Amino acid sequence: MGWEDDAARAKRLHRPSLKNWERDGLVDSFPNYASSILSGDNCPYNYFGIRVGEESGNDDNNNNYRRGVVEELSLSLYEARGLGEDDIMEGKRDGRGYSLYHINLLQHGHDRPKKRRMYPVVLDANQLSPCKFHERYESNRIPCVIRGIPYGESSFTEEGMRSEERIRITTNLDYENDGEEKKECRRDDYTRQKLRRDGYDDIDSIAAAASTLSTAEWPAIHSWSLSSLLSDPILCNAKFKCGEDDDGHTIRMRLCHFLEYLQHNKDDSPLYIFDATFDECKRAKRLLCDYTVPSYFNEDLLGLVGERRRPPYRWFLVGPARSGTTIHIDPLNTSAWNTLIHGVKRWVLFPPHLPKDVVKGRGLVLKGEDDEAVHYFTVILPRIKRKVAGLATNSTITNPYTNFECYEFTQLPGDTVYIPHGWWHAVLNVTDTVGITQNYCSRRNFDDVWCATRSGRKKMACTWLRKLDEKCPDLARRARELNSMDGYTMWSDDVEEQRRYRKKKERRERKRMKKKSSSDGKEESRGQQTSKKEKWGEHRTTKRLDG
Ligand SMILES: O=C(O)CCC(=O)C(=O)O
Repeated sequence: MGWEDDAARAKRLHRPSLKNWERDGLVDSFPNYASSILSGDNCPYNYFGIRVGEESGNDDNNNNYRRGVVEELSLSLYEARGLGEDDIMEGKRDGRGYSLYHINLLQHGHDRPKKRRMYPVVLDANQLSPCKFHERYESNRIPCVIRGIPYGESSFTEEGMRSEERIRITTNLDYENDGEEKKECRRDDYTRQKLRRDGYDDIDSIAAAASTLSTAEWPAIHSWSLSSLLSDPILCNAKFKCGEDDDGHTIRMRLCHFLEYLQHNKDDSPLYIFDATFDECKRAKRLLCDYTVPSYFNEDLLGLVGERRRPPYRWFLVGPARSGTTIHIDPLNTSAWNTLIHGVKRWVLFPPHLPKDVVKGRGLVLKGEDDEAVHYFTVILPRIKRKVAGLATNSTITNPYTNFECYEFTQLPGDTVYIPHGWWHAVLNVTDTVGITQNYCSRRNFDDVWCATRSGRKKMACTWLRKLDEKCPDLARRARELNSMDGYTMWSDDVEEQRRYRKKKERRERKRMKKKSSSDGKEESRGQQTSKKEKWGEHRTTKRLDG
């Protein structure tokens, strides 16, 4: 079977109701959008400020930018590029340009906002210690682009390692010793207070004391180019998930076929390899050796439940231009990092306080219109921004768009995006891309992950708590404290809940058997049974209203 047959089958299963994948002719119109993103006139991080009204043509109106943006934006850009403020004021450009930023800065002058606001930032791995990242950005849920990780992340010398280790040990002991008093803490404040007490205030001096050395670059830099992937005889024959059928069954394609499809397809919103089980496949497993979990994200508390029981948490991504991920929040309140090795991706982020209806553009999507990532970025998002721009900025009446913020930026090869838990995000592959993403729970998001897991994955949460008792007793105590603050009864202690669960399971089983007996012998198999892991997170919508 050739790639065309393979792709046709995958597409048929993935979206059975969709008869014409080329309906909107995006293969012809998309290059205009892509070149506006890729051109030097479009600063990669220019939307790292609140910017509304782009479509209304009144860019020079002060109301389109809110105070505070300038400060963080300027820090981000010149921190990241080593530019001085003077360079920026003169409007010099590096290869990627920063014209919009320049306008912002001029509009607001130099008056610095009193309070440091939490705008996304661009950082350089060579100047960012893990402690600084944890304390300044992760604890405050500030999205970041960290540049340069796969080229050889900075790492601490042994001396530095020991300093870091000391902090960690203190943290553990401290968690263990201060049981009662924490009950009064509000959840949001808890982590911050904790870190302060643990001596994280002194993080800069520790980081400064630790000289840096470069760790090895990721082999992925070379082995994940499209040509290297295509010429790898083993990997090329591995099958990767590129969709799901209507029953949630995984659809897979051989990588060689998918890469042919990637190069030749004309689909508006192409299939996308988004595979969480490559580590279980003999041929694909070696991808694990091609990258290292960045030191900023090496705490992995959900790993305590074991590889087999934990929800899926790492995905290998190969996306043709125009494919992408529609707007969503990551499951179980986990945070994520996403490193791009090849190609260019466009991102939009919305902070957690915004309602789902606003970020999805409910009421702004017309009947029959598609809501895939490519449509979201090119049609729906501009409408959302127009809508916000049209609302009176001085209105005192609150509406769903009150405190609207959105941040758009472009991820380039070598950039790692950190997405704090609860942040809405959508991603569009502007060119063909290859990357890797992992979700995780650390001490910084533990409270929120715990609360989501105890009710979303009741049985797994019991195992997790047992493991936390063994390995991180301070966190086990924290979990119980959260339970008692919220009056939450764990599944293992709730007899009534267990009875309901057994009944539900029996009902499901009966339904499954009935379905099986009615379809036996009639239909060809529609792909493999979805593994438990794959049910964790839904990354793409698959609905389209036309036929
Ligand atoms: O790279 C992408 O397509 C986005 C991945 C993503 O949004 C996620 O893993 O949650």
